[in-house]
Amino acid sequence: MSDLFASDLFETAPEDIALDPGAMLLAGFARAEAESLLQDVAAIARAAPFRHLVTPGGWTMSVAMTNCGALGWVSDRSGYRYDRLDPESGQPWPAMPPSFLDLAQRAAARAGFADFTPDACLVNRYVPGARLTLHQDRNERRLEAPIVSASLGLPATFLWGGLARADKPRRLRLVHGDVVVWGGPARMTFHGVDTLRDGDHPMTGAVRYNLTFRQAGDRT
Ligand code: MD3
Ligand code: FE
Repeated sequence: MSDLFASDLFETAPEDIALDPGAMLLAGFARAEAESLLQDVAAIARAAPFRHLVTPGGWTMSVAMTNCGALGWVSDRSGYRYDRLDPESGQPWPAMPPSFLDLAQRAAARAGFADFTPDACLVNRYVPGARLTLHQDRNERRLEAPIVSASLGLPATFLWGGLARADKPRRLRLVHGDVVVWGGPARMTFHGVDTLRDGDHPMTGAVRYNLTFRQAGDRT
């Protein structure tokens, strides 16, 4: 039997790809449940609409964001932080849907991180032209916990640098249903998302969503 035939058989099956120590791409891991995840995103956005946050430096972000879970990531002129309340409404963020928590825990466990208990899920929405410049995620209280990210809709080029901002980033294509788990030695790598290209995805149209699950507060 040819290798070509063998790989065709598994073309749509999830596969695990080690990217770096502590970083694993679970290709297609969320594909089968994408439709229900997108319904949950829509429900979250009805309670806490997507908005363009302003950075401490005064720039309006091209990526629109909302959150679910006990804590939500926010930015304004005073800085970046996790907050229990949505500053737009003064209300707590919508609860994390069981489907989100379950996905995040299964992905973390598969990548070798047992007992992942995310208390925050940042939901990013990209339209063509939106990008996320190179940064580290360092506002979380438990840096020993991984971050789990799930991509839905249009594909994006993820920029994946090193532990110093000046390290030249590698480029990684993330498509609908891909999940990446970043922990251990990979947790503080600089990363970003290149300018989203135009496209039309059957489930989202000209939009990419990314869910990132974090353990942002002190574990209770
Ligand atoms: C690597 N989001 O919200 S997810 C972010 O696709 C963010 O929306 C991107 O970076 C997005 O902060 C990328 C992948 C990701 C998330 C966190 C990481 C990669 C990471 C933390 C450390 C190292
Ligand atoms: Fe990030």
